Amino acid sequence: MGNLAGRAQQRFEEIFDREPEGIWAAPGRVNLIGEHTDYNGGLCLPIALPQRTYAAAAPRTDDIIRVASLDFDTIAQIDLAQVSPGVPSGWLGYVAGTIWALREFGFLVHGLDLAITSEVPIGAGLSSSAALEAAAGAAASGIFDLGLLRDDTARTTLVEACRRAENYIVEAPTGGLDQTASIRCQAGHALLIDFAEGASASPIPFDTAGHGLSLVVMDTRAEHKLVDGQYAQRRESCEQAAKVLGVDLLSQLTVSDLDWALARLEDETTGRRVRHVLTEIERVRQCCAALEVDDFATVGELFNASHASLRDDYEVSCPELDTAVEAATRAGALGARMTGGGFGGSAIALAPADRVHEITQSVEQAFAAQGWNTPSVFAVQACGPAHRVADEDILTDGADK
Ligand code: GAF
Repeated sequence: MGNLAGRAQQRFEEIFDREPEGIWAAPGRVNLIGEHTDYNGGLCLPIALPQRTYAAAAPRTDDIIRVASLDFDTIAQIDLAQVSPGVPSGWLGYVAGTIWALREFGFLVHGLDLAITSEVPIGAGLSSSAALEAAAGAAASGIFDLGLLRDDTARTTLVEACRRAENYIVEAPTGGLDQTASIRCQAGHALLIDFAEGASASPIPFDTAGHGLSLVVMDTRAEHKLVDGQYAQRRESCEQAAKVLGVDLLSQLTVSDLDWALARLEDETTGRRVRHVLTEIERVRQCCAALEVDDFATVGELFNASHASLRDDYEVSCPELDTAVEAATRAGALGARMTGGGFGGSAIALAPADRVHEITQSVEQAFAAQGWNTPSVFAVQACGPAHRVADEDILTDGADK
């Protein structure tokens, strides 16, 4: 993997011919359970990944955002005054949009030079976009002394800026799960986020290794996108259903209202969408209760039930995700499910640590049998959130070029 912080620093010096003021890092995420619930005001339970995006940065005296991406080998720039819905397009929108949003929120920010690199795979449903926003926002906060990494309340403001960039500038109608995970998760813990309560969040201990278990990510390499119409359609049908049912958000109902709700919804498909949302919120509650007593068998069953609901009721899975989940379960996982928005991307499996090899083989064989790209299968732990990289952790000697 090399030392990405060191690489970002070296590249910054080569491109901009000066030293960066610091390096900031922000992680990708997997959501353990609670999918497509955030924009319904429901519960989610993500962890932050060890894979991070790194941004080396220094201030400018003008309002230009200039970004060197090591991964795409490009340099792009835009004046903050030009940032608007859809502009700039592509990955620069996440970076410039976040800095623009901080200014919109009333913070005194100017232009920045940034060199960015990432080990969060792009299009894998592991929140590479949120990691990019969070790394850029954390860098701007550090450089302009905004204090947005200081405590959880300040971090919530940074989450909102990243979310505004994604919803308003990138025009992806996402719900806040990914940014909250990247900026507010804690190492060794999952984060129970309640989107009904202004995104209040409580850390829940999540120590797989201590229980002889592994959380395995299966990146199917079937690319997923949030800016195409499917995600927006799901969100819209939930909003329509809420209107018919006389609530602002579906999370104001519970599973005990399900029969009542289904009887009022004429459209069968909309009924299934609502059933997913209400049962999924309940599964998050049950998952937290199971984690509290180290009942990982129940956590696995809840993963399986969540996947079935996303596949059959919410219809956001795809053959690659279903195959990964089935192959992992066959090879001894306690449970498995797609994670993130769906339509491609990654699945996760909770498994005894000594089954990881079999699971990897089983998933790879199932994909080979279909003639699909080889999936990338790896174990992860719950890691810490966006932060400034300590000087002693930036190793430029021997950093990959
Ligand atoms: C994507 C979105 F960005 C999140 O807001 C969330 O809705 C998720 O899909 C589904 O749970 O990651």
